Amino acid sequence: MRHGFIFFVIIFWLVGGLSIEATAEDGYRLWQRYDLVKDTKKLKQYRNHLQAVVIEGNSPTLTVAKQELQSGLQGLLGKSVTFNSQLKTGNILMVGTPQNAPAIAALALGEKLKPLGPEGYLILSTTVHRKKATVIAANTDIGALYGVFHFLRLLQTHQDITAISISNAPKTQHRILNHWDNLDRTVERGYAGFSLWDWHKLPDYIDDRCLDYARANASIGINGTVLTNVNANALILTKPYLVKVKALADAFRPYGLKVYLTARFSAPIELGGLKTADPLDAEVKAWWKAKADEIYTYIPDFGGFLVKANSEGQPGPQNYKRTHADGANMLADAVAAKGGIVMWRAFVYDNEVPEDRIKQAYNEFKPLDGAFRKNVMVQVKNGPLDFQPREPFHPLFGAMPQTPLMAEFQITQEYLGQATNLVYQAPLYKETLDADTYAMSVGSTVAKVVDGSLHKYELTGMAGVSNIGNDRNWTGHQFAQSNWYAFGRLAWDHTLSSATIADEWLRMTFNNEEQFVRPVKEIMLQSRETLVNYMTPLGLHHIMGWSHHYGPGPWVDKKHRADWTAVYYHRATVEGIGFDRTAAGSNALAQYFPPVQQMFGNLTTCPEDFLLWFHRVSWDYKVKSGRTLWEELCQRYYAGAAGVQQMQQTWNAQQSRVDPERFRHVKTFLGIQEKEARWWRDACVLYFQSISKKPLPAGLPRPENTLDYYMQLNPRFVPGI
Ligand code: BDP
Repeated sequence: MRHGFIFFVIIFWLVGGLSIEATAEDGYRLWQRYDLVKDTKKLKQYRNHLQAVVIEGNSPTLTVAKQELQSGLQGLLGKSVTFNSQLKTGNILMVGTPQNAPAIAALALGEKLKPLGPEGYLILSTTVHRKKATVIAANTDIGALYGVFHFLRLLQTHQDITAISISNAPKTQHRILNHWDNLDRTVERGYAGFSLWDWHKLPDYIDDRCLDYARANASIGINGTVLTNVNANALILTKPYLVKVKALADAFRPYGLKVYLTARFSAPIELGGLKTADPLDAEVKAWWKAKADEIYTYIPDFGGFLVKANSEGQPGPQNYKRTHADGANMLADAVAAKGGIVMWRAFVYDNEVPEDRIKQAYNEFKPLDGAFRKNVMVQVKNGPLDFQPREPFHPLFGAMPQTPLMAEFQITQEYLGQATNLVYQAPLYKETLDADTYAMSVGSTVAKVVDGSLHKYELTGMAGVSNIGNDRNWTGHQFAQSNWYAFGRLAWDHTLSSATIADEWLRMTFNNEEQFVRPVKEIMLQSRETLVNYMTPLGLHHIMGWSHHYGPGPWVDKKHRADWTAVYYHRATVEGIGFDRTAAGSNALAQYFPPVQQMFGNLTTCPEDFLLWFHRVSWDYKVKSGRTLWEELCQRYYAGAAGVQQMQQTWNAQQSRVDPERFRHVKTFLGIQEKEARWWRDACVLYFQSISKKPLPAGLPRPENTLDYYMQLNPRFVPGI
């Protein structure tokens, strides 16, 4: 009996222990893992150099910095480090601002700190009272916190810390996540569960996740979050919700994370009982002013509003024959006195307008350049259509020298295989940022527009549509965490390379073994190109499944809006394929500066990546490989699917270097991706073949099913709609 009991206890303990072990590696810790440094030489160096930590000051932000260092150093060094408020030994780490810490003030770093602004920091190996020290100094506590995260990253990635000389400041001011979260906690285009914001339990209960969310954002320099969907619900502006928003804002504040809301343009009618939402109407103006004042009573540092207006059915100033500038300025005036900003989206198009959809944003906004208030930024998607796997850069970049433009990227993978496809997006973001607009001269990159250096914008920013939900691993796919990470890192510093970001993310999130990092980084760097190949090669776009955008749908036609169908975009007939956007066609090319027009407009200089975006060519058109367009299209689809198999092989070889749970998760998802890539390949090849009437190039295996089979597939209840 007694033995039986002990046996039971042991089994219970073992099983319990195992299950704790098993859930421990669910990805919850993101890149903020502080496990013991395995490289013994580095560990010794770190232990030597970090005998004690001195942080003076106890503001909420410095308290957070201290906690992070405490848990970080404890984990990485495997011992507890003394925290003092005074210098006692050598080999200390000193953190703070000259205002708070006399020892830092004594270092006379003023000249070095000045250009770093409110968020920058220095990390220096130096001497304090003739003893060796590492100093993290900043102008503000938030700067110091960012420095702490950078320092921890150095340890996590096994960098040498004996002779550090780092001076760092963000290149854009507003680095903001856009959550497309609804008040019922569904997330539009979200594939990682439900919204993190538990409105029902707020304001009384703040889930720990919200704090971990803020920590993660602070660690990569994200300093703003728009809590609500751009397809906005006016309810968020009512008192019961504002007190909940306040609770979140209070929780996020120590991490330097400001809260913003989306503003539904018709709110004065819906909430205020007014007859109109006309932005030039005095009562409407007064309503918004009072609403903004009310918000500031709850959230004194409220960031401002993000607005989607007159787009996809959302109300806006054009309902009253006013311009986007009239609408934006009215809201800007309401928040200006308190330092708020308005991010007004340029994602506008209308199927009633008989114009190539991708031209409409430019047509609407370019004439308004200079008409916006100083606290307005126009938020422009990376490309002129809608977050496709590949788009040319948006022609508005460079075209509005008097209006600060904020770049908007989609981190969530609406058109990129959603949460089950491994697609590292830094190369996509970089492709836009590095694109040359030629607005002033050669080298007028989108990045220089966005960071304000080209047109001397006073406001600068980057927005990323969040891929975060309440899944334990936050983002659905373990590797989708890298896209959140990459967005933050690039918003802070767009000069970082995709490879550098992947490298540090892998080391922090998995491990520092070269045999792991090298091949898996290769998977990441290739992944976006692979996806483009099996979905939309050679400049094809918007051929995804109807409405949910899951899976292939090149046959989608005859819907109530032509500009939501696939045939509108690929225009395939027996003669050829592609959207002619040259002067002979829609002339969308004319929206770019002349060197760009020439490059894209000329068939010989247009990169093949954008061929069918700008040109309509015959199936027999010879591409650079010497193949016909038809053959090349098929080759690309097959290469894309084969690329996923390559990713699988590389990943499978990593089993011994990754914990079983995350290994299995990624392996299983790669299996799903492989199936989906073949689905895309076969459906698209068969569909385009039914139009081109060409034989499948020799050597390529036949698709597994008939075109009819693929056209009948009707995925239901796809998440995120
Ligand atoms: C599209 C999405 C839609 C969004 C819209 C937007 O399909 O759900 O509301 O963008 O950005 O990509 O407003």
